[in-house]
Amino acid sequence: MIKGFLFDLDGVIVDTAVFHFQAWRRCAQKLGGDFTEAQNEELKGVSRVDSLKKIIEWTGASVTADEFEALMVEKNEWYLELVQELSAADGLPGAMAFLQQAHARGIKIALGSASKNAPMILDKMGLTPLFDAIIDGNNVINGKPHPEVFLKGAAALGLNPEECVVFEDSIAGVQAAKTGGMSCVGIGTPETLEGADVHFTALGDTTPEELVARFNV
Ligand code: B16
Ligand code: MG
Repeated sequence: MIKGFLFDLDGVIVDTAVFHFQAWRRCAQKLGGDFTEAQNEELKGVSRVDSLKKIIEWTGASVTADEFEALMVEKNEWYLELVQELSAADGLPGAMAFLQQAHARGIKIALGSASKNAPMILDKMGLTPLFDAIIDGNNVINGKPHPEVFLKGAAALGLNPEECVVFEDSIAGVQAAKTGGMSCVGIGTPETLEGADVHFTALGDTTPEELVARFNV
């Protein structure tokens, strides 16, 4: 029986993924390099510290521990500037309605995001009251693809993993969901999100009813 939905934030509910990409590119350029949109797929859902490690590897730069810390702070400042004006109007297609329908249907809702900024983003979008639990980058030790964020989300809802559906736009997040024993809806293509049980371009392309019926079979 499906009783809970566990949502990733960036790229599922709101398109902050594009702002992470812009801020990380600025970091890469500061290090004398750059990276492609295809490489950016590898950063989606990945924690701030692990993302910077990858970018340093791609650029081939050598960075001291102090410089590493300074870059982490700087990236976040750039990201915060970009999301300053974010509001309910920035929800991805159908996301707000989907969350409201799930809530009205009595489905328990948790956030499972790698982002330490997730609570602030949910507040800006006016979505916090729809969530029964919020697990984010501040509450986990192991980042995606480790399933910790979703296992903690299910536990916070008082549910077993098999009673939950995860919504993810990143390959790291899909792997986390499947390792954790949850059903997984990929927001993206089967090519980039291999392993998800079903794929949609956006939450607006399906309904909570359709998914509950599908996964309850
Ligand atoms: P922060 P999600 C993830 O959020 C992003 O996809 C990823 O690009 C970012 O590096 C990570 O959060 C950490 O974010 O720097 O704000 O703590 O997709 O898991 O909701
Ligand atoms: Mg995401």
